[in-house]
Amino acid sequence: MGVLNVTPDSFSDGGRWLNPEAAVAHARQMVAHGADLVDVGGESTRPGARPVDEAEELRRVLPVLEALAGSVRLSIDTRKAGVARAAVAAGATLINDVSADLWPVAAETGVGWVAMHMPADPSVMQRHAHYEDVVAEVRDYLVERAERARAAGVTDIWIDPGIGFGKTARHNLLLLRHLDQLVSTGWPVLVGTSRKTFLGTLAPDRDGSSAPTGDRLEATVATTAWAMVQGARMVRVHDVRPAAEAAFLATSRTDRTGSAPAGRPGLAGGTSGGGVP
Ligand code: PMM
Repeated sequence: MGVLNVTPDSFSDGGRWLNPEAAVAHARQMVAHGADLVDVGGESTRPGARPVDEAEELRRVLPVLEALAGSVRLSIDTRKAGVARAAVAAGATLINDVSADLWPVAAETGVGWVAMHMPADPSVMQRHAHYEDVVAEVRDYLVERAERARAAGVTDIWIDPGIGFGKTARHNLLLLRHLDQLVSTGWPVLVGTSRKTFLGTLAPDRDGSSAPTGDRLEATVATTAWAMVQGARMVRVHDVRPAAEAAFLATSRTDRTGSAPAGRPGLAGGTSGGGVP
């Protein structure tokens, strides 16, 4: 899943893709580099971010969705039912729901749904980073949401631990370390570590300061590969090409069916098949 934030204030790419033409070109490049779908978002959810109103969010995302619909598989990253509905009408087939509240919209529109764990609104969520057992609490919350969605008739359901959302670096690491506890629920797992703050803190610059967002690629690729090895079925990343390469290598070695994945997405030579022995 390639990230396309059409926002002025997202923590790592805010402002870069506000121009719809630049956004569309970037989306197409992510697909060429191996993204199976592009996640379009019009509201930043970084810690402390200010909410945007629905009209503004729609003004940001709709031109991009409309331009890409039909040629690229699209998800809409939103917390608003109205935005989700309009995005589906414009061609999105997956609702990436960081509030984990929008399954009725997925049921009503017949599209897929991602339930992500976030303990409180982004403006205050870091104050809610308190857990007795973060892995069990996140897992039980997501399973309960997924079961509700299934009961409502949603068939394509994903769960996501919400790395960085109301969690300390330790919580994020525990969730990654014990990702198998989410995978073993049987619900397909999506994980997003890309460029997140805890990576900058854990893999600091040489002078010991937190690595800036542009300097977190290696840590992103490492955690992405780890997530895939643990059984995550989708990863949400900004830098698609290295992540697709890492995902290819990780799943080639751990594919549980015993057969290799179809080939190296978006890389020179295309789908050569086979995989790494
Ligand atoms: N992270 C961000 C936004 N949306 N959606 C899902 N499902 N999982 C995530 O981890 C996630 C998300 C924050 O990152 P961004 O501001 O770079 O998009």
